[in-house]
Amino acid sequence: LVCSPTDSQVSGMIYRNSDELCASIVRSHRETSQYRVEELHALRWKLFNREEIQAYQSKSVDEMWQHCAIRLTEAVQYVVEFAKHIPGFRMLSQNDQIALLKTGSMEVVLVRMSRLFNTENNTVFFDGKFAGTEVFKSLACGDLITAVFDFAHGMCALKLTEQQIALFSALVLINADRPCLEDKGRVQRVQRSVEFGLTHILHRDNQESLMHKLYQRVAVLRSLCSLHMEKLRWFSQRYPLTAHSLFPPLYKELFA
Ligand code: MHQ
Repeated sequence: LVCSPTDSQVSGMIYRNSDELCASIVRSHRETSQYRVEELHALRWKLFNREEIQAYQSKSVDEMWQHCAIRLTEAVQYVVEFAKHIPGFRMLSQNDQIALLKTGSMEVVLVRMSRLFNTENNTVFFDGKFAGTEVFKSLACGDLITAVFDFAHGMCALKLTEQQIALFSALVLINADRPCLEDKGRVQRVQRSVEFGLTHILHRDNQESLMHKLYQRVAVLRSLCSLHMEKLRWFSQRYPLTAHSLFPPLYKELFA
């Protein structure tokens, strides 16, 4: 009787843990985010010129795919680092960590890409400058590029803070409904704590209505990733040698 904590002690306990959880996810996001927002803002008008765009466009399909696969893999490596520092992620089995990264890392890369996006001219920071869709022309998957740019545009419209992006990224990654999980229950517990953390900061920011909009973005992410896989299958069939020997091993391990 004397030992049971009061309601306010319990909620204090939950809130302190949630604050700590949010703080470590935000820290992890900051330390693995590749570029800081202020840095990107300063470079906002550094665009590729006509000759540089021409150079990308005259690359062969397989050359450009290889180039983008390398860039994408670099971005994925930062996401893997981010994941490792989400409280609870390391407690999952190796198998479940890989299963979550296989399905979620590309989605987090796309969420993060919205930070690198300039909505004023529809460009993304790529290879040191801002690039429009025309830069990716030789990939020969215009529909995917358009969909990815549209997604970035939609994410930017939500005007998320870095903390909100961090928590949302963690939530995208820690999803108990992913296929091939050994211990769904444990993933579910980590997912609930991240969900609680996101709810907590949205409440604090007085932006609870964002939760619904964020869940809508998750559905778009799913469709983008299946389009990416579809394009990859198309590419691997046409250029088996490039796909087999010139793609980064991590790219192959996660997506092939
Ligand atoms: C960089 C920023 C950046 C910019 C553009 C060919 C292939 C592997 C897939 C991003 C199909 C195309 C690219 C735009 C595709 C999914 C491309 C289109 C990190 C990498 C990143 C995010 C690129 C990743 C690959 C993207 C999404 O700092």
